[in-house]
Amino acid sequence: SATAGPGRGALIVFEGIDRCGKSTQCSLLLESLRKQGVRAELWRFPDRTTLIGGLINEYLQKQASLNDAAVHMLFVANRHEKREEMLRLLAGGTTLVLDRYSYSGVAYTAAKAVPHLGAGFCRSVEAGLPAADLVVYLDLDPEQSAARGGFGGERYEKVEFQKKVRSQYAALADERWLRLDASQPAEQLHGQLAAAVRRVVERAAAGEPLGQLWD
Ligand code: NYM
Ligand code: MG
Repeated sequence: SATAGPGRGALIVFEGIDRCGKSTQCSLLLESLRKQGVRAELWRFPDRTTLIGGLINEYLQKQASLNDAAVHMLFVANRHEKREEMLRLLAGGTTLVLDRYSYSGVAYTAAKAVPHLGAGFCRSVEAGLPAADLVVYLDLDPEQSAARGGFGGERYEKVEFQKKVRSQYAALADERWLRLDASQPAEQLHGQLAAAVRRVVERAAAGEPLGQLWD
């Protein structure tokens, strides 16, 4: 099986605008990995269960206000506080499926167009975190995501803002990202990422070193 190598687990990240189907794809992938005998965990960022994550949750639910720089730093800190645990799990052979990661941090804050919080700055503060072996980008027109039963009323869940986030993702994406058309049915989408996932899980198990942001 893919877990039998001398290596490590893979870091697989799902990204995209709100309501593009990330959580569904993450669950489908976790289930299929486990069926194949791959030890895997599903995490999401922000991790709202930590002290820092609690502040982020209050901000997103509009119970607290924070300026854009302060909340950005909280999202970043919420990843850095999980760094050692991520590295430990990966080194021990567990594949991590992440529902959002550093790429969300860059895309959402850069979409605010605050001059001192541009993409370059946002990327710089992610440095040292493990790089994804695979970024699966679920691309969807914000008009379509909004039509999927509407947004949940959290901060950022507005079509105009989501369009800006989508442009930021387009700027951030490189040729290594697996970009998929997220308007397709969930099972069909799931089928389209199986091969790429298998490849990175096998390479990680075979001992390919884990990268660092921003290799
Ligand atoms: N978000 C998420 C950010 O603005 N910066 C980040 O670094 C991360 C990880 O939080 N609208 C935003 C994107 C989402 C919101 O995520 C919460 P979710 O997956 O909708 O619960
Ligand atoms: Mg959301």
